[in-house]
Amino acid sequence: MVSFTPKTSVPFFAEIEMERFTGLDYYRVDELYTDEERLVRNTVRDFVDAEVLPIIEAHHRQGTFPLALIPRLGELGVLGANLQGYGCPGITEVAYGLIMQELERGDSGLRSFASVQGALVMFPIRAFGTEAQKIGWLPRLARGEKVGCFGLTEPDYGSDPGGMVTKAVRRGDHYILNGSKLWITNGTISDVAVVWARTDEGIRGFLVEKGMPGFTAREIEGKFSLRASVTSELIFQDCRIPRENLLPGTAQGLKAAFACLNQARYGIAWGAVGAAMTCYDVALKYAKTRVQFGRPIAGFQLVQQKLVYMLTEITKAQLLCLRLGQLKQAEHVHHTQVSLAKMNNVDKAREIARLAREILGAAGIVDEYPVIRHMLNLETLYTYEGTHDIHTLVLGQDITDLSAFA
Ligand code: TGC
Ligand code: FAD
Repeated sequence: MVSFTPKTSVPFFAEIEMERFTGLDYYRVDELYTDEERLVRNTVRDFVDAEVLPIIEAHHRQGTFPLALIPRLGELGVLGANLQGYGCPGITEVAYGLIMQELERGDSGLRSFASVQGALVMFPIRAFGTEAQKIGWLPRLARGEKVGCFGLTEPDYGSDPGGMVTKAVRRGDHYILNGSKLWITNGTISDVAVVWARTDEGIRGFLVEKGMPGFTAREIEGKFSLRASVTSELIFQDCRIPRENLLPGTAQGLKAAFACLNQARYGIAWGAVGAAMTCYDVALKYAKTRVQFGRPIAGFQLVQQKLVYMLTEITKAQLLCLRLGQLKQAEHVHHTQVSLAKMNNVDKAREIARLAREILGAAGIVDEYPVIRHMLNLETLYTYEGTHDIHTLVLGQDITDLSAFA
């Protein structure tokens, strides 16, 4: 790794982090969680502090995902944790959200791994799969013995997945799949891909397994965001898929795919808060110790304004997440409510990361501090799982009854 000599007298992140992260809870939201939810949160928080933070900057620099953490995530029971049965613990939606928050306090790539595995692979198998598919995949995915990915986006169809050209044609007891999927998290490290394709019966979901003839994956290089995450292209050339690998419950076409997106967007809304909490925490500590013009920069009104804005938006986002979690737990959540939380929390976290970067001055552009990493990662959150603009239009349609898409 490249060595770097700091030019500032302020303690670097490793030193600042000597103090255990105790959390940012201005409105005592902690009191609104159950004991079990707090226990889950604290367990994952300790895991992130002990096993993620010490290694994540190196992975970010090298552009690698920390594969060794996958079995640990399985041991901790965080993969598909809000699902019931088949080796999944069925914890509350709020506890699940807190897991996402803590993982993303470490890195968005780690939360993305868990989101894709749980919300975009295990969820569709649980919701739309056959009994054999559930028994065959879910316990192994939950333990982290197997890895999955989700292929919806195509080179020419991102925000508009309904236009997809990937096609599966029935041939006796097989389907023949042709096409490609782009920007697929976990693609090259996956044992199974949930792939959405056009068929004679509309858009359906398939389980495409590693090694199936005609299926290849390649890693996308050159990312400046989500570097500690695997992002891939999936290519299908006359790929033969046994009929039993069709997810039968996906007869609702894109609505089934959208149901998966809601699960992942829910996790992202919580995760973004974790990234913002780290940025605020580092910026506050830095501002209290960095001295300019003879006093800590935290004493300047303009710096205080930034810190107060960060605190206010994090507090609002925490409350939004909690209420969304309660609605989801009661099965009373509408997908537009998930859109609002994803849109708002990511937008605010992105702004908070930029403000934290500003407060750190030049030190904000080096990875001795986690701020620049989170700032860059949040560009991906702003785009994937529905861009900020798309969620704005989803909400616009909901309140006006007028679609901006049609
Ligand atoms: P549209 O005509 O608007 O809707 C068709 C039907 O579906 C319903 N619907 C939903 N239902 C449940 N949940 C949702 N989120 C839903 N969104 C729409 C809708 O009510 C309608 O129902 P009905 O009964 O009237 O027929 O469909 P459209 O094709 O025009 O799509 C509109 C749009 C733009 C909202 C949709 O295509 C969209 O969400 N685009 C964004 C694409 C996206 O989010 N891709 C994500 C790819 S996966 C990913 O990024 C993983 S990142 C890794 C990680 O998570 O960490
Ligand atoms: P486009 O749809 O081409 O949009 C480009 C711009 O146009 C955006 O600013 C958008 O907001 C704007 N725009 C588009 N339509 C409209 C409109 N109607 N009105 C106003 N503005 C509009 N996908 C998967 O399927 N699985 C994954 O695991 C996955 N992981 C990802 C990981 C990473 C790191 C990234 C970056 C992406 C990932 N994606 C994944 C893809 C992601 O979901 C898409 O990038 C996203 O849906 C946007 O599509 P696009 O990039 O093609 O942008």
